[in-house]
Amino acid sequence: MSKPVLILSIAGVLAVGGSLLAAPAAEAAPDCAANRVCMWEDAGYSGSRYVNQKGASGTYDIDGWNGDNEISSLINRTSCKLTLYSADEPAASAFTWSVAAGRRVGNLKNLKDSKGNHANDGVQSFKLSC
Ligand SMILES: [Ca+2]
Ligand SMILES: [Ca+2]
Repeated sequence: MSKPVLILSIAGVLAVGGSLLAAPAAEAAPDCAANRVCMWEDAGYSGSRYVNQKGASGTYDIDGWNGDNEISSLINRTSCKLTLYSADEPAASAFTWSVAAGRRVGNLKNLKDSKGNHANDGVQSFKLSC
């Protein structure tokens, strides 16, 4: 009788371990490769991924139909400083926001400029400084 009890207790431990491992996976790991800047339509790295840019210095436009004024979360997996602009042309932007290398922002409502303006649904282009 002792053998079946032992097996059941091992099964119980495995079940608990399995559920502990499953919890983080339920949040879905963000789909963004190393040395990439990724930007999503919705908060929490979800919805359409409108930007998947390799980490190289330059200024990049976000597509007017697929991304402009829609970005709500981002990951900067590059070693470059990321600057976000509120217009297609950086010089014409009323607002700019900075994201340090390696940083992620799950909700751009929490990313603010020096005057407190948040970046959510307000980004149209960006620059990488590597
Ligand atoms: Ca744009
Ligand atoms: Ca959005």
